[in-house]
Amino acid sequence: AKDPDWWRGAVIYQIYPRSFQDSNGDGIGDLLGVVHRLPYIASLGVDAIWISPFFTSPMKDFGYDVSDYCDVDPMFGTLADFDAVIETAHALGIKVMIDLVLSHTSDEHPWFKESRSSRDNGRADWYVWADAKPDGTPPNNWLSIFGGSAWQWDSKRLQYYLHNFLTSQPDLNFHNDDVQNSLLGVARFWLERGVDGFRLDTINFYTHDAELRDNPPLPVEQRGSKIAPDVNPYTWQIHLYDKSRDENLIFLKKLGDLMSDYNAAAVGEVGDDQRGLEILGQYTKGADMVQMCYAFELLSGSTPSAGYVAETLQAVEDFAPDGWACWAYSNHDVIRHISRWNLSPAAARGFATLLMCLKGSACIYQGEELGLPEADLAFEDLQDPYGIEFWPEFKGRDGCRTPMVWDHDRALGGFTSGGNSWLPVPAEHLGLAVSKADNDPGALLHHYRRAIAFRHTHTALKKGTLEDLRAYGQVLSFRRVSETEEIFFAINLGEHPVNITPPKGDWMEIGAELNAAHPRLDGQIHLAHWQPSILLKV
Ligand code: TEU
Ligand code: CA
Repeated sequence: AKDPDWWRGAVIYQIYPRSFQDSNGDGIGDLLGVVHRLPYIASLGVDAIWISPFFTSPMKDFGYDVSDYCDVDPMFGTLADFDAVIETAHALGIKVMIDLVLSHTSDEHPWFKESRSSRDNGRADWYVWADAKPDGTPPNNWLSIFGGSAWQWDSKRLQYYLHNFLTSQPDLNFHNDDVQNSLLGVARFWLERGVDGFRLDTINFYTHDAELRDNPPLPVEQRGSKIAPDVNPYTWQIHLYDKSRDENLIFLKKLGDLMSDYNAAAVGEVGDDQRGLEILGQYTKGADMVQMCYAFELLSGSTPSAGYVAETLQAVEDFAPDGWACWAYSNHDVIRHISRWNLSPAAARGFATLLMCLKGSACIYQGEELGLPEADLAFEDLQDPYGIEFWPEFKGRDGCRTPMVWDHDRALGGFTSGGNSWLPVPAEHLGLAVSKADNDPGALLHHYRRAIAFRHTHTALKKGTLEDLRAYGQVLSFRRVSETEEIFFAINLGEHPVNITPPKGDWMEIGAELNAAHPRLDGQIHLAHWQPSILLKV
């Protein structure tokens, strides 16, 4: 049966294919490796997978620099291998979302090669070209996320081109209808091939200010503050003009119309914007553009407090009550959350339970379910150009991209049968391999399976509204309400035990398998640290 709302509350497992499973011994994960491991993913009980880019690419940004949107890079396999991913996943009841990087291409994409060849070729206007200022400097002060000016001089055209990321990732010009139509054609190509949806890279970067106005400087008192940490030079400006522009909505609506013909859904990544949640509301309300936006609020910073989570959830409600977030703690760009938040096993379990009870959809990043810590890599090991640029202030993204560990008894954790892997497999990861966790009832892996199953048993957790959101001290609580169910959820996000008073009315205790606490004889609920209480209205 086709449920057009399948994405609402879905649990999405993110695969970084380069590091998931190698099938041919070259030390790099590939699509046949994904096929091989799909039964494991099915054993988690997730609804969908999101596969990071596997398209033809010179791999300067490990696939986020695409040189052919409609083919598979030979490193990852063939289109036939991709068809096998779809077929196997669907047979296991898993939907497939692919990662479309539409904002920019690789500089080796034929479109860019043509565009840079002259100022009057057929694709001259497909990228964002601009003349230098009279003194030869870039057209404006926009900065690249990956450091330096967002403008790169081209000695052939004698003009600058815009790049928000690496200089080898030129930004497509979304103010050109031919560009938009070609990209819609790319989406259609994959929908026809059977994908169920997209993770859309950096959707708030699609359009840019056509007048190329300078961004205003950030007020001095905000520099180096929480909203503007010094590590990322981009945050020295308020992004008034370069991104998150209303013109994006026009393209997103066209894409949404196309997807609705296929029952497909998308999660849009809104990156590097202080107004992230406001934009999330703008893009997802009505669910006719992108259905979900990927929220960064739980992907950075220190261990979230009850107050912080409550404020974040409330902000989503305030900006768009019918908007829809997709939450994640970890991904291929950030320090794994076990390390970032320095979580004990009990805390890791508590946060997994919370993720499965939040209003929104949820992404789990490969290895998160094993409790993998961030790999501590030496400078010589680094592959990520972002890390190499900013070392040692910022160590880059390789520490969360090391290979998945499958088998503690095999070399390189069973990731590859070859003698090498593209990034090292940390020794301390081996003890956390799937083979070990599977046989250890206390392993985090089983908790993830139980928490995912729990979410799927309760439609209020998947699709319900959010009511009575509160943070008092270290306790976060809310109710989730659907047409058929009402659930009360509380969790102690602090280090010390606390007592709470259960809500009035008749409630049944559920979630024992998640270590949820139950009311005592005195009527109070005693929450150990990181312990939830989950009650179902009767
Ligand atoms: O990331 C976009 C994004 O918002 C980045 O600023 C992110 O915060 C950065 O990687 C720092 O951690 C997406 C992809 O997830 C990333 O892997 C790509 O490198 C980037 O787009 C460019 O395509
Ligand atoms: Ca391989």
